[in-house]
Amino acid sequence: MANAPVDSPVSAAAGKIKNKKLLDWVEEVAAMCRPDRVHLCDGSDQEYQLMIRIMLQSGSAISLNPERRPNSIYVRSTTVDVARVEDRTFICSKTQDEAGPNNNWEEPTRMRRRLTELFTGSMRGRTMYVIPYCMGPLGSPIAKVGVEISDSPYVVANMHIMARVGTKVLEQLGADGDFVKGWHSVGAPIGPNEQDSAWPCNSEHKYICHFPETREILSFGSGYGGNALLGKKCHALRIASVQARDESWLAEHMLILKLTSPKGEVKYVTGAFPSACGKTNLAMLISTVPGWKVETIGDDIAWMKFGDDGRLYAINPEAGFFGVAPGTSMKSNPNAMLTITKNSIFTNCALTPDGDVWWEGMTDEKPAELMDWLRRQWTPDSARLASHANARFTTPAKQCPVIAKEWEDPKGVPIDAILFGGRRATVIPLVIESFDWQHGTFLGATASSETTAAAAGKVGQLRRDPMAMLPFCGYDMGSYFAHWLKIGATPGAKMPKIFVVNWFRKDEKGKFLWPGYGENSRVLKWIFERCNGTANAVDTPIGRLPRPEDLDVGGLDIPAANLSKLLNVDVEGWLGEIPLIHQFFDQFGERLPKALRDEVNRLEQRLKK
Ligand code: SAT
Ligand code: MN
Repeated sequence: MANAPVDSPVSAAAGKIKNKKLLDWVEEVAAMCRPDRVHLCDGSDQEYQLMIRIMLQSGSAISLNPERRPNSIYVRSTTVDVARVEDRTFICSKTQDEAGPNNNWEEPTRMRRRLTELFTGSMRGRTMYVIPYCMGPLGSPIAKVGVEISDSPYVVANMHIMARVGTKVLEQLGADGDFVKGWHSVGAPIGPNEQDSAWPCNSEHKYICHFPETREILSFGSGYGGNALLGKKCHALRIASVQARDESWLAEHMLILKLTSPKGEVKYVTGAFPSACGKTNLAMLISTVPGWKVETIGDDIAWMKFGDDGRLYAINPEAGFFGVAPGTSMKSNPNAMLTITKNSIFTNCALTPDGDVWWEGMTDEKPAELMDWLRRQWTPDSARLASHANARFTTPAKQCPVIAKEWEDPKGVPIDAILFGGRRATVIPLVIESFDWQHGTFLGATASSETTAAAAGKVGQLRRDPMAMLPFCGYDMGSYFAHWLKIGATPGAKMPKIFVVNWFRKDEKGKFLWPGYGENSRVLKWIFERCNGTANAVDTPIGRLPRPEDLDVGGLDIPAANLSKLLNVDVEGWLGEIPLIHQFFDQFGERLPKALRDEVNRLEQRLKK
């Protein structure tokens, strides 16, 4: 700390930092943002409790009834800060081509200038927290270290749950270890004699910026979720996808589950689904097929690297779940409900008179009265939702009753199958097995889904969301597809099988054809047996499909007509997709791998045969 005066806010924290790059950076950020205090996070429980106390005192949080929900808090944001802001998210690579048509781009020097203006003095009146975190189990060869600097105690508390944080990470970083820099400010300095607001953020300016070349994230103006918990989407997906490209591995928006057969045989499955499409539910599913068991490794992100045996090994870089609350119930996901019984943070849910949380879909019967997420009295007659559609729980993964014993294995788990899914009311059948890796990459690259409340914007609109990575790929998606193909062509690689699933198919009247939730185990069972070569499938123009008799629907009350619709190839519908796929691919120009164009043409030929 050559330049900081001994009594500067930074000096005490600086004394504990041995890493030169970190030391210089902490000094730089403090000099720019001008916080009143600097706090180096140690990751202890006392520190977590301190964050909670600070939030309780400032009115940011309310303690939930300790008899109903021990050590848990309730937080409400404001209407301008409720979800990821994709139109304010930027990839500032050197050239616009590198960011690709899938990202907002700004020239890095210009964006830095803009951000420097915004960050200057942005932490006045606040504490600047330095949060060393590790994405992945400490010591794992797949894990990566980052440091988030934030002026939000809410972010610190959430990061405690979502990642491994504190002194042990600093130790792992050592004197010259490298890390991803994450600058975060809510952008709401507190002037002298001014009171802090309950949810500080900047209603005018929001920027979620990524500098892939320097492995940096600068996030300004929002305190919510993926905008502010920088280890998650910003680091573990946008920056990591670039690192993965450079280092020949995969950083994906995927759950990881462990599937055990009645004979005790195990397969590991990852699944890419867009935000709020049921990844958490699938990862914690309770099988309705007797003897089959699902256990959880992760519910949102998978980092996969080749092991010496040529298989892809996956770790969950996170330590907690940041799950969508509405719709979660003892019926839809009892394991999530049991995970969140304690030590959890609830954001934008509704509050019950006895100091517990509630959200739409939690119970069949709505409570007689509530305080809604905007602090208004609410009764079932109120013509509005009590919780926000993107209300969330933050909860430690280790509390999940079905967390797999190997969920923190530093070497990861070997993946047998990769699923791509989304919300599609029409065309896409219940399940498709790809012919091979290239065809599977094509199916992932052309996946589409109806939009959800996880991002600001219209809900229910169909958009292409390749590999569920559209908002999370830190570089041009044409090159990302090429990277997938390259990974699959690695000499000696034993690649997982690739499948498409769609739980959301509807009939003409808009009713779901498939019951979903625990019944999805029937599809998982077929996938497991396809990996073993013991289940039947038929080749169709779109891929390999089970016939109705190939799926175990024993004990399931489903009309035969539904099942045949779910497993039918809608030739007209698929032919209708062909020009749309070409159109979608056109935007990637030269960077689109030719193999994917070949796949569209082959699909068309097969459909027209
Ligand atoms: O990005 S968030 O972590 O806020 C939630 C999501 O989109 O999955
Ligand atoms: Mn997600």
